[in-house]
Amino acid sequence: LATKSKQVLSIVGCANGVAGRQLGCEKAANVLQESEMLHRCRVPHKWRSIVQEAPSGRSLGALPGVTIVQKALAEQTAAAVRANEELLVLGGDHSCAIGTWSGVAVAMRPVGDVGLIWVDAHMDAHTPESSDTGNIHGMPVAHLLGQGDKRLNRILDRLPKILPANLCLVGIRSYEPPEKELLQRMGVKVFYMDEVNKRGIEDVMGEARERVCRSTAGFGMSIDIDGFEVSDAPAVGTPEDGGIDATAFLHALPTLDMRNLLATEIVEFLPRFDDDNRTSERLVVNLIETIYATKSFQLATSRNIEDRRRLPI
Ligand code: EXY
Ligand code: MN
Ligand code: MN
Ligand code: MN
Repeated sequence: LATKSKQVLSIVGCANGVAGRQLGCEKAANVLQESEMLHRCRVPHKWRSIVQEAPSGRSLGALPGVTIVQKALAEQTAAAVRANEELLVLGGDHSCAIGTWSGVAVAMRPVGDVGLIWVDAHMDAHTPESSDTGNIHGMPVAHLLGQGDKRLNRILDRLPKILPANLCLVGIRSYEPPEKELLQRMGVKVFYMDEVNKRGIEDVMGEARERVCRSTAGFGMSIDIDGFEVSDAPAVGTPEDGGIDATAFLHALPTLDMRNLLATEIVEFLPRFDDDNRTSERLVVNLIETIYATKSFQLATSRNIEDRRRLPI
């Protein structure tokens, strides 16, 4: 069975932080590699590699360094997908999404397009021209859609990595007008936080998963932990009030069909801001455990090919 080689979760760390508002996310991959909570996680896992940050400036001055690091990350994620590994990327600031999904998309291209659910407080849809801060962690969505700077949107391949119809943003509550205009113009579906509050996260994630899987060969999840309530994920550099309840999100995950999940990415964890109970570290580990326990359970209990195409939610 094709699932056999996927039993051990392959983790790629990305020790990048210069593209964030505050430095510190570059420490997260090493902290998680040493984490007792992650050691005890019931999902069997091994670390494939940790991509190291290149020396670089800040704000837009980080662009040449970010390009080098994200190309190295893309080579790692492409290799993992081609080797049929179960893939998790642990950031790092959210600029690592450029590398993660460039690699996944290029490796999947012979099979089909990749869908992506983007969980975040922010749209991350700036280009270098539209951004006031110049912080590249606020730009990965635009670059994956083929916009912005050519050094970042042509990693491994000139084609856009994610098509607008195959992308959904969830939990959004902080953005600038040019980001909203870009996503509206391109036709990207955004589930704002007020919609999450009205419908519940389970309903919204179910619709998001259905949308990103309509015409794709599989989907990914890019989870920026600042998408959650600040009390559930305090260790972030750009906190925004009124986020997704982490417990409700963890309960929603097993209701989603995860069998065609290609990769997950968890980003923006800034270890020095974590509290004594290590709330954010615990959330990261809970997310990993819930996502991959769900996926392996669903794969193990699928009885036939038809089940794999359409799981009753
Ligand atoms: N929109 C703001 C900016 O562009 O600077 C904040 C971006 C924060 C991005 C975080 C990682 O999701
Ligand atoms: Mn983000
Ligand atoms: Mn964010
Ligand atoms: Mn809560």
